Amino acid sequence: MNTPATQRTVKTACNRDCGDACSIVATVEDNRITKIAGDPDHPITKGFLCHRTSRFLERQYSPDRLTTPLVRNGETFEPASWETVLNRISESMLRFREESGPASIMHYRCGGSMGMMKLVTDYFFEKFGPVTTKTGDVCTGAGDSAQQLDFGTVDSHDIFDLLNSKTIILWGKNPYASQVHLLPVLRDAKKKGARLILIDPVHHQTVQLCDQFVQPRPGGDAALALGIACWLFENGKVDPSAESYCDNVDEFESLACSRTIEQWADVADMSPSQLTQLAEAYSDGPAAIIAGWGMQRRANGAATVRAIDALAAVSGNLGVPGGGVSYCFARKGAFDYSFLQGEAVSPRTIPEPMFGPGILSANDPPIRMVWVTAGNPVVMLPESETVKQALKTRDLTVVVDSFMTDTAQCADIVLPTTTMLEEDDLLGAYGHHWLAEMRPVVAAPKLVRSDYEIVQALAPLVGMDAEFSDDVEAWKRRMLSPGQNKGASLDDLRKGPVRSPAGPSVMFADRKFPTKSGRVHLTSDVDTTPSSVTPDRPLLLTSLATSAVQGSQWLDGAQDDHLPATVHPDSAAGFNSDDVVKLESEHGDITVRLKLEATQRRDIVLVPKGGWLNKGRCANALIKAQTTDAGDCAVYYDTPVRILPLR
Ligand SMILES: Nc1nc2c(c(=O)[nH]1)N[C@H]1C(S)=C(S)[C@@H](COP(=O)(O)OP(=O)(O)OC[C@H]3O[C@@H](n4cnc5c(=O)[nH]c(N)nc54)[C@H](O)[C@@H]3O)O[C@H]1N2
Ligand SMILES: Nc1nc2c(c(=O)[nH]1)N[C@H]1C(S)=C(S)[C@@H](COP(=O)(O)OP(=O)(O)OC[C@H]3O[C@@H](n4cnc5c(=O)[nH]c(N)nc54)[C@H](O)[C@@H]3O)O[C@H]1N2
Ligand SMILES: [Mo]
Repeated sequence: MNTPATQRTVKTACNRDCGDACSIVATVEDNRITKIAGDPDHPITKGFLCHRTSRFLERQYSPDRLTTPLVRNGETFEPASWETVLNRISESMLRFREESGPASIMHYRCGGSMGMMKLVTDYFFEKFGPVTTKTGDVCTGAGDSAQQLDFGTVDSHDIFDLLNSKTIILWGKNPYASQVHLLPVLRDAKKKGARLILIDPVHHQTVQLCDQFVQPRPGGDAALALGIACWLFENGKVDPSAESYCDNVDEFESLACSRTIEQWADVADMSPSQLTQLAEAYSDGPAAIIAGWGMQRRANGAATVRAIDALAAVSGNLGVPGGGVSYCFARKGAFDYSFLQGEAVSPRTIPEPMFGPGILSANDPPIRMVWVTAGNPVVMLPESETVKQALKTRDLTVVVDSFMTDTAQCADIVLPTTTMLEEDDLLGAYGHHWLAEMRPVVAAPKLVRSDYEIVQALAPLVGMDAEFSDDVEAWKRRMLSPGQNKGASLDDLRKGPVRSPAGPSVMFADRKFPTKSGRVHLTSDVDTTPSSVTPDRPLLLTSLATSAVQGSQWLDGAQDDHLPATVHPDSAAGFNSDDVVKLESEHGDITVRLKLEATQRRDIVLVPKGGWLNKGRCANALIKAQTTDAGDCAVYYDTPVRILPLR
């Protein structure tokens, strides 16, 4: 084959907020990236990319990309030089710190990039302040806090350990949309004879892969888990040695048996025979639970995950190959980032879901400046209009992004940043144990800077040159120092795929748990109340990840129509598919295009997450800011709404 002289390939990795953290092979011709593909040599990526990232070049070369710093002038923005904007920012930062203390500045970062170098930018603000930061996590906070409490840590069985399972429960998970590289493993497990079960209130593509599908009431999972546990206790299927590694077995048994199977099934809106069937399948182990993140974005999210953890424990599925309850992989586990102290030293924190109202109500000192990076909080956090108001009413709002998002629209200064194909960084994954290095495939446009380059340029202006003079390579080596001599140094990563030496194959194989007592801390008190609607508003707004978009990062033209809203035909009496209607909550309304599907529950309306506010497609305009029972996760899916005619 004839290869043009100027063609080269570069290996990098996908830093987007997804469990897969794929290894990418990019082809560059004349300094332009012409192709990106999945790395065929990577055990998880297996040579293919998901729908959204395979089309990333459309974003890379989009005419909408930001290529110069922008400064607000009334309702519009004007280009400015880096010197001008950095001088203005540094003067403001020094003045706010001097006049009001560092808590008057808030640094907010979300999931735009999973790169480890982003922690170094957090460190910049910690060193300068420490400043006000967020607590919790709108994505996984409730489940994280549940597993910390129950097991003392959050990590998962090796993804290929699923090949040892006889039964696999996908407990609220749609890998076709959100984690496509889990699919080959699930298919292989199935070929080896595993039984696949999906528990999800929403009917979606993953149903076709599974042997069994149940569609419980939204938020009915705690009751369902306790019902299954009740059946295990009543039928002598509980691990007889559970007492030797679990605290509170008796209390948990009392809780599980405080209602009958029929009663638990009723709370979960299932038939008793469906629940019994599930229990029988689960007791035919080893049985793995893959706990999705959706069910913990509800008022009782932490309690729900705790009930599932306890079920896994008493069934004897902890510490055995093919078992476990895998929620998140410890993506930072292989790295040393002890330079960052985080929440422990923040002078003030705001729970992430309360970002909007939290900023508005903060006083002593008020928040005068907000720095937003790798996040689009107006679109992605609850109460979009409140978030917008909070950002627009500060003395200075700085947003770092590569596109003019709804959030950037609220800024006083917008700083243009690198895309993932221009980034220099390190990655762990939250869906498997492999590590990767990101290398810039091409140089960024002239006036575009990475988050690290931005804080590097700011550092001398605020008297912090020393800490941030190191180049990225030095930070990479420092963060990977635990992997030295363990096959996971930076040099090792440059040779090929590296599995984290810290990643367990089977979690808790010795049945020792890093809790205070060294044992599993079974829950004995669970709020099993499912999500509820009201007589006026009979549908729960369910805004989920879809394959076409990453968070709020759409491709050009993908938001031209109204947001699609899928409901059961009985829940939209008098309307037809394609009708344009209003979806209204207590908090606001948006215009949507109906899609009728008889496979859905009657108490749900399904919309894609991430629609932009300025396109009228933002689910979070309807959702109230509220935290889950623990872990400061957002309550995204408990908002009752109704369908109304347009006029
Ligand atoms: N294409 C694409 N992929 C993505 C993302 C994206 O935006 N686009 N986002 C990324 C991010 S940020 C994350 S956190 C993950 C998304 O991770 P998740 O939010 O876990 O996404 P899903 O796999 O869709 O799984 C959520 C499932 O939980 C179900 N669910 C909701 N409520 C309940 C409940 O009460 N009980 C039960 N049993 N199930 C429930 C939903 O119906 C849905 O099918 O995906 C990542 N991957
Ligand atoms: N209604 C509803 N809301 C939700 C969810 C839901 O299910 N329903 N899901 C929630 C979940 S799971 C999550 S994780 C959050 C995600 O919330 P966000 O992380 O805020 O969502 P993204 O759209 O991925 O926003 C990332 C922004 O970062 C930018 N970006 C990408 N790379 C970089 C970089 O290297 N540097 C900088 N400075 N910017 C970069 C992108 O252009 C994009 O505008 O949303 C939550 N919001
Ligand atoms: Mo997320």
